Amino acid sequence: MEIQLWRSILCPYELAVKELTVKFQHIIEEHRENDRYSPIEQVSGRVKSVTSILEKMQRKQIPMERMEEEVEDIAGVRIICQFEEDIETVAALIQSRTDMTVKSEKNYLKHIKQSGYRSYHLIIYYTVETLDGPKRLQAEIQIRTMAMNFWATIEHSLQYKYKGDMPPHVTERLSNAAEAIISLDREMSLVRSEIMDAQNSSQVQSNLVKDI
Ligand code: 0O2
Repeated sequence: MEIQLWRSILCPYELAVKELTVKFQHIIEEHRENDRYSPIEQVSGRVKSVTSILEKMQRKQIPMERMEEEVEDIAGVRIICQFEEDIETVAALIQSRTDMTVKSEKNYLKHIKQSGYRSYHLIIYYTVETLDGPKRLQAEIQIRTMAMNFWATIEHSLQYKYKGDMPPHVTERLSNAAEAIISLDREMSLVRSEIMDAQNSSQVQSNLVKDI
């Protein structure tokens, strides 16, 4: 396919990624403005490369005319949270929005991948305005903690480096690292509970002072 044709196909996806990133970034800002804790720590996005789209179509035997329906992650947004509990909050927030419709969800927190990968994935329908009118497209939103992201980023670059032929000792180390990440997230959740308890008791004390 010609470069120009790819450009015109991917153009609405570029817009969707930009808009979605701005919207999630704005949620962070709204929380800060209101002195509230934001369940979203960072947001990033990307449009899948043509090479990567073609590779996926070949691997999954997707014909060209089914590409936009079946390659669900042409537009991808990644949301990073501090704590595992925040993931559910963010997923609920997305489900409650009127500008995004959830098509499907994959919970790799409950069903950890063989590799050790953990994340919460949502496929959403989202409409962008183009010169030809509104276009409803799909986007994949990945929600994960900072610790999960650390692991996934390194594992992803190793997958790339070894091109699907990772030596067993590296796979084993990554598997051990994935276990360590689970413990780390659990410990950090306990730290979060401590912070919340401390905040609640200081709130109670200040309310008591007000009452007196
Ligand atoms: P990118 O853009 O480089 O991140 P697929 O897994 O692609 O055959 P499906 O059903 O779309 O098919 O998969 P899934 O698992 O819902 O989502 C795929 C994306 O999740 C991947 O995108 C990764 O970003 C992430 N992911 C899934 N499994 C792993 C894993 O084992 N390790 C890491 N590091 N990331 C994973 P792509 O396609 O890699 O593209």
